[in-house]
Amino acid sequence: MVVVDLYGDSRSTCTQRVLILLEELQLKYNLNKIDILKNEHKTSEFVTLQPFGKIPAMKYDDRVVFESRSMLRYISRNNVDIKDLYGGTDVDIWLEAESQNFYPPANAIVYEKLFKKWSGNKPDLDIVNKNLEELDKVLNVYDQRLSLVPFIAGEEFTIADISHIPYINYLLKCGYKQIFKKYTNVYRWIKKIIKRESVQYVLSEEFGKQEESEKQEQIKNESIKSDIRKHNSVKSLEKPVKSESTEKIIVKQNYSDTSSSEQIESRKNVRNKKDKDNSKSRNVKSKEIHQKLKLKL
Ligand SMILES: N[C@@H](CCC(=O)N[C@@H](CS)C(=O)NCC(=O)O)C(=O)O
Repeated sequence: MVVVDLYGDSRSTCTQRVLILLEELQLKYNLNKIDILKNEHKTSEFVTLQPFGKIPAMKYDDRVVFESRSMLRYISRNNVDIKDLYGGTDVDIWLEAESQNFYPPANAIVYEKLFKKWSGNKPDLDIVNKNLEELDKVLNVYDQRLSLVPFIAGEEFTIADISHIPYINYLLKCGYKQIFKKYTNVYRWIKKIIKRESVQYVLSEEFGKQEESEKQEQIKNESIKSDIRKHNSVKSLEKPVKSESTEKIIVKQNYSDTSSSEQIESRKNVRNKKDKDNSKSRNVKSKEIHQKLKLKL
């Protein structure tokens, strides 16, 4: 089974888009945190994966893929045997509609109302209002579409639905439930897609906490290993230090939680164990998360 190395930040909408798909397919993946607030996406090492210095990017087997919507297409196309979320032309149309029509006003509003707040700045309400009007026009079209089909690309849930979710979530967090509620079919669609287990899991604050505790565990392991290494090198000072491959050095500099092949292995093991535990307790956890989420739909 393929293991995906995703590089991103679970707070970023573009990363969330990919995370939801990975969770939906229950694929194994490592989330290598690129802290957007610390500008880690601008390091020369990260730019070797994503030349524009934006998150996310991923290694899927030997292939590096960036651009979140292309990542959705790539992952789903390669996993239609698990679940066909790739679909056909209608999926392409509505993925494009999301990127060209829904995303621009949604992003402008969320940027002003949420992202600026996170960095201690005030929103420009003229920009917000102008884009709310634009979004309203887009949702009017969506409502007509969704009066014909249950999901945006047709009868089934697909990556076209997934692509909308992160901004819908942040718009709800900004308090714009009413703009969706105005459109019955849009609102019905949103309730259906946002309540999916994979979506609840990725959008929950619990997910971020879990990521953080995993990182702490890695740091702890790293320090134990470093103590063992120090101890060994004192025992045999003349022993040559094993050289690491260039790739590992890049990983080490950039993502401090994967400092050697053993640690990468250990991370996979942690994830494997977590995956097993997750699948056992997922239903219970999903219910708990659902209760904690402030998305009152
Ligand atoms: N079209 C790209 C956009 C990537 C993007 O803009 N990512 C944001 C986070 S959602 C980012 O890295 N922003 C920081 C920056 O542009 O410097 C994609 O979908 O992957």
